[in-house]
Amino acid sequence: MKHVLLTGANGFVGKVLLEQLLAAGYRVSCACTSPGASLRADVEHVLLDIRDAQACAATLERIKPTHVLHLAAVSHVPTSFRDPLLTWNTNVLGTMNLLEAIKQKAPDAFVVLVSSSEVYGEAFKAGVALDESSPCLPMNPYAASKLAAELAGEQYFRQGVRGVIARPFNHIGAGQSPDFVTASFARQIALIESGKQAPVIQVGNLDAYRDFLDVRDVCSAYLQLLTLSEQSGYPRLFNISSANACQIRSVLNELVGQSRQSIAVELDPQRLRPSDIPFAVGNSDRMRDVLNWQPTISLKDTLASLLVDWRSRVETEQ
Ligand code: A2R
Repeated sequence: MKHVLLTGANGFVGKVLLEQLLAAGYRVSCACTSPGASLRADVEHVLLDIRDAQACAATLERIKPTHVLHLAAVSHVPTSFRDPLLTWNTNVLGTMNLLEAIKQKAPDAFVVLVSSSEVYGEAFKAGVALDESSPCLPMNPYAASKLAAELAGEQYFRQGVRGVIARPFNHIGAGQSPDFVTASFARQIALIESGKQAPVIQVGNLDAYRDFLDVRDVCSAYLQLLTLSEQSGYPRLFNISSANACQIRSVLNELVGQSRQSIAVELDPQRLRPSDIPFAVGNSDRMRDVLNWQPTISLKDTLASLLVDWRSRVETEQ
């Protein structure tokens, strides 16, 4: 039976991916740093800090997965500015610990390393949809750490570890932290609707264009990537993107339009990120050509599900 070790299982993407893996018939072992309250009772959980090389080796030796889906990371750009050492220790050395453990203890396992479209950085200034051959010019510690993790991964691939690297663009959906822009908008709208916030939504840069994907579509791409374990001669690197340029202002307008409330918009200078990129869109022809993958969920439906989620979450917030 196909047995996946899922790192970062307790995160935003991990929870969605777990459901899809189980539905597709995989046996799943979930690696988490702490036993979260939301964990399912019917899957195996492993306590694992990927910064601990010995723990990674012991976990891989015991579980001997056929596949590893590596999501665990410090994933938040502002956190990476505040704590670059934690970011590099987790994203680079943690990934190396895992790869070394795979090489030593589960050498037949196929790994999907989840990187980020942030690695392109300055290259986005070309103003076109970037493909996998575009230069990588990271503009923040998070992006730099992800690119370093990719380089580490490629070295292990050269030494015989089997796997691929995914570069997902902005994925959004129910369960995401309000540190991210669409979740922040949806949360504020839900707070306004419930009378817990004045009818003014605080926003950062609305001019930027982003490539938004529903987290469920991103997870379906990861499942497709796992199937490459049965093939040979596949590319090592895959963008996962919608290829649509969507202005943040239009996301805000759509969300506000889906609300029954009349809402004013106010610029909050503290929400402007230090290294903002005006246009970040990806070309994912490779995912389509090699794996026949394309996103299927419209942005409108994604935003509707986000609002539904935040309406129920703010009810329980203090
Ligand atoms: O802190 P926890 O227990 O919630 O676990 C987080 C996990 N993580 C770690 N796991 C093992 N050892 C560590 N030292 C460690 N540090 C963090 O990574 C959490 O469950 C997960 C990250 O979840 P989120 O921050 O919600 O990220 P998201 O959006 O699910 O992104 C998944 C992947 C990341 O590699 C991103 O960089 C990429 O997709 O875009």
